[in-house]
Amino acid sequence: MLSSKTVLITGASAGIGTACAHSFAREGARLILAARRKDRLEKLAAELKAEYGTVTHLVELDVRNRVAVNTAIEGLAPEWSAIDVLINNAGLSRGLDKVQEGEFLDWDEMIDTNVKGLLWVSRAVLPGMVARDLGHVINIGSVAGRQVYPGGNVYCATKHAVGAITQGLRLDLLGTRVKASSVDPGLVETEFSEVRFRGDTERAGQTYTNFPPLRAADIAEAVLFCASRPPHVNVQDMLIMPQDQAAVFASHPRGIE
Ligand code: NDP
Ligand code: 8X3
Repeated sequence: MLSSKTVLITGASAGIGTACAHSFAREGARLILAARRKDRLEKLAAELKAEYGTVTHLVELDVRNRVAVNTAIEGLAPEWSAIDVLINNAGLSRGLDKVQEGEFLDWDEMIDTNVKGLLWVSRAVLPGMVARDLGHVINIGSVAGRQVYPGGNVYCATKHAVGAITQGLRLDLLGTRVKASSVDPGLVETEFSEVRFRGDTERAGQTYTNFPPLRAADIAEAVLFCASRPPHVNVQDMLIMPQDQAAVFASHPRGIE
């Protein structure tokens, strides 16, 4: 079903984005891989080519830059411009400060990336999908888009916004054959916490020691499931948690065996 489909993955240079690239490559998709770290994309593209024979197009892109997003999408060569699946995955958190102590730059970065960046990319890609009456936008939300935890304030707000955008998108796309889905993970072990704590690997590592976290591949498989349903089926959203995480800050301290 995904063989020869064109799939754009934002934030493909790490974590869930990289795992999605592997899952979709395995199914024979052609991949547009976007992120700021081009060297990582090149390494990934070489791996995908060697493992699955995947054809890739690499885009060095900061999703916060609306002009760069438009230029990248409008500038796609004809063989890449008909995007079948858009995976809006690029995102990050910064800090765990209380609102009354929050850093303005952290707030800007989270809102500009997780909300506005997702909107810029969607706005650039959707007209083509609507014109072709075919496509699928899969947004990576979070359990943080359904619940709020202490210090999560602005990050949680951005993920609540992603949930609202996905719902709004479905209403706006009604009557077309373009689908919109949200895949909302709980704790996944990626570079996410290292980014949140600005390279403090010790603090970041502690995030994943209380119980077995999800793996990026677990989420990629869920994204793949959404993208491979028949035309009359849309998975509107999926909430995927580690077995030992009942809610965003209710977990069982099983430890890691
Ligand atoms: P990683 O830090 O491992 O990966 C984040 C990816 O986003 C990187 O490829 C990074 O690429 C990209 N990115 C960040 N900022 C930008 C930007 N301005 N422009 C383009 N790309 C950008 O984290 P995850 O894989 O965990 O995160 C992926 C998504 O999953 C995020 O939206 C996150 O909020 C969400 N999520 C994560 C969970 C977790 O526990 N890990 C749980 C729930 C949701 P580069 O730096 O090269 O630009
Ligand atoms: C990331 C999951 O719980 O760290 O979206 O906010 S959490």
